[in-house]
Amino acid sequence: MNPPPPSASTAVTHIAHIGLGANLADPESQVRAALDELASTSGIVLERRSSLYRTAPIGYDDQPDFINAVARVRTSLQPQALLDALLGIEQKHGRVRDFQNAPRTLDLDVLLYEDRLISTDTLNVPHPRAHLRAFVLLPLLEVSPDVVIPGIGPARDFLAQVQDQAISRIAEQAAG
Ligand code: PH2
Ligand code: MG
Ligand code: MG
Repeated sequence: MNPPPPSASTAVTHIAHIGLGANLADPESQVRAALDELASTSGIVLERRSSLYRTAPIGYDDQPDFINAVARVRTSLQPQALLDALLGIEQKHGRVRDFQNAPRTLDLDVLLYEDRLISTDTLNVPHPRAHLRAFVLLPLLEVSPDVVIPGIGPARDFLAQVQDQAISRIAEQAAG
């Protein structure tokens, strides 16, 4: 007889941090919907979601402000499978890849996967620029105040270096 399938609580064991960003087609709705879709993805349990932040574009300036957030998840998916799930959600939101740093309806990045260092053709974890960007650090520290970026250092140690980047937290919507 086959053994019973593992319950979600035993199967879902890896902690990962996901960065969310959008700056087209009602970006606030895109990010809120993506958080809900992450939460309902098989193999992913959403542990904590940050506030939403309005942030000035970095890298390519001539585009609208972004809405950014970070989610801390528990997942049974290995890193590449997690990335594939994220790309599937991006596609549902009509993501088009025109050029690097182009405006987008939704961008989902694996920022951290446990404390692992991963470098493949498709995946670089930790995200190489996570510690240089206020739009990553502030929401990341909101969900995981003591988080360490492997190979880099405690995330909070890099806050001072991003102080000149424009970012403002969006107040929660009132319930009801
Ligand atoms: N993402 C980028 C490039 N620049 N700027 C902001 N403010 N927010 C982003 O999510 C963002 C960016 C590449 O993924
Ligand atoms: Mg990105
Ligand atoms: Mg991306």
